[in-house]
Amino acid sequence: MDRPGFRPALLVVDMQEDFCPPSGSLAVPSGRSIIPLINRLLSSPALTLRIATKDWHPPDHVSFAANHGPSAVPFVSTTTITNPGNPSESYTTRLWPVHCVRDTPGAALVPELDSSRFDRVIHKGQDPRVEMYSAFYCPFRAPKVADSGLAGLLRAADITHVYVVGLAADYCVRCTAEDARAEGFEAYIVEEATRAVDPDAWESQRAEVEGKGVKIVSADGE
Ligand code: VGL
Ligand code: ZN
Repeated sequence: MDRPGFRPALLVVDMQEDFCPPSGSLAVPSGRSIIPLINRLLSSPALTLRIATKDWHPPDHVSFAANHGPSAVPFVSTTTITNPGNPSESYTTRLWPVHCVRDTPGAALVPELDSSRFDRVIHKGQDPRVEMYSAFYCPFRAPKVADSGLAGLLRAADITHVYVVGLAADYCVRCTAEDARAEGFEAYIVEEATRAVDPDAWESQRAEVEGKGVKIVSADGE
C-alpha cells in the first residue's frame, strides 16, 4: 500500500567493472556479491525512481596516482585538491589506481546488473581537476563545483526518501547519502547492498555517517 508522502528513489552507485573483482583496477572486496540483492531492490514496484551513477573520469584525472609522477603510490599517496572557483578552499585526498576512464571497458556497468530498470544514469568525476565521490557535486562549500543535477532531478520527481546502494561504502556511497540528507531527503544506506574499499575503516565511520542523519538499514524485509 502506498504511504502518503513516500516517494522513494534507489541510487545504484558505481556498479562498474573497475570496482569489481576479479579484474577491476580498484576492485572492492566482494563487490560483485551485492548484484543479486541490488537487482531485487531494483524490481520493487514501490520505487518512484531508479538511478545509476557512473564514475566517469578523463585519463588525466587528478585522483590517479599515475598522474602525479613516479613516486606517487596508489592507495597510499595523497594530493591536495583546490576548489577551481575559490583557491582558498582545498583539502587532501587519497590517490587511486587508474580506474573508470570514460568509454573504456572498466567504466562499464557490470553486465549482471539489471540496467534496463534505470530511469537515468548520472556521470560523475568528469572534471580532471577535482575528485567527486558524491553523485551530487564536489565537496566544496562555495561555489558548488561539478553539480550533476541530481538534486534537481530528485526534487522534480517529488522524491522524499533516497536509498543508496553500490560501491564503495566508505567513499562514493557514503558521500552520496550524506549529500542526499543535506539536500533535505530522508537518506538511507542499505547495508547488505554495499561493500567498502576498507571494511575496517567503514566500521569506524558508521557513527559519523549516522551523526549526519543518514540511516544505515538492513535489507531484511525489503
Ligand atoms: C570511488 C574511489 C575513487 C567510489 C570512486 O565509487 O567509491 N572510490 N573513485
Ligand atoms: Zn573515481
